[in-house]
Amino acid sequence: MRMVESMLVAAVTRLDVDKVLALAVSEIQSGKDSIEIIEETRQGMTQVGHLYDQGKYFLADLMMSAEIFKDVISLVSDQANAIAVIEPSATILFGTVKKDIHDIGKNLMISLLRFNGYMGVDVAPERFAEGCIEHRASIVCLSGLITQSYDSMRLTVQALEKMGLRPGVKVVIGGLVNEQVRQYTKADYWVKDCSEGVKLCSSLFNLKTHQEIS
Ligand code: B12
Repeated sequence: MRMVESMLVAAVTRLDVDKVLALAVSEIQSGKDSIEIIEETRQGMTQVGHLYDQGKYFLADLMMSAEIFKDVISLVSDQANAIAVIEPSATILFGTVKKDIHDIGKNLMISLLRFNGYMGVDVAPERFAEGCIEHRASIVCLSGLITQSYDSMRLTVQALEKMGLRPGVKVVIGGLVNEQVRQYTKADYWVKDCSEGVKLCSSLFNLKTHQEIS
């Protein structure tokens, strides 16, 4: 099984779309969890990012990896027992922060957590705060994959503070983040992937009821 996993990661890294799809189909047929297939594909994209960093791949290759990811998602979603979706009882506001246009991870999380309060990409800090009031959100999810996103996340948390919303809102960050980024941005939680994200949001819903934002 381990062998097949590395083959999928390697095929994504080589941007070999036919091989990726064939391997994904075989993993689906062998009953592998959809989230695991998605995460393997993401690991391959991370490798594509490294090759881009080293000057071996170009922007077109990053775009190609994005297309491959979308193909895998549509394959996985076509399966009967595809992805476990949670239907939250509270409102989450979710967007990619200012200066960042990476939206694949955000869109994936949005499809896993069925909720309202969806925002786009390159979302300004004040817009998040306004959206929070508009949607009466008690959880704000911020996605960011580039270094500049960290300042945007921090400014977004500050915008929530300035508008007096912070006590009633939990801020979750995801994308290319870690504990250091969480501390810098003053978010409440960070997650490394969608599987953790779904678990965290489910537990937050159980812990909290809808909070009033005045
Ligand atoms: C595909 C890709 C692109 C595509 C994006 C297409 C799109 N519609 O999103 C395109 C080609 C447009 C692109 C553009 C650029 N990119 Co780019 N890109 C990538 C790549 C290869 C994959 C990202 C991806 O989609 N992964 C798959 C998804 C599913 O994973 P994910 O986003 O991490 O999301 C998962 C989790 O993190 C989680 N999640 C994500 N967000 C959130 C939020 C919350 C709240 C929760 C709970 C969970 C969660 O859920 C997902 C599933 O597990 C990464 C490499 C990498 N290491 O990630 C580089 C990468 C992010 N890009 C990079 C760069 C440099 C750029 C450009 C600046 C290139 C350029 N010269 O123009 C531009 C940036 C434009 C901008 N202003 O944002 C760098 C960033 C380096 C840095 N530290 O700043 C990276 C890391 C590549 C590298 N060098 O290694 N990119």
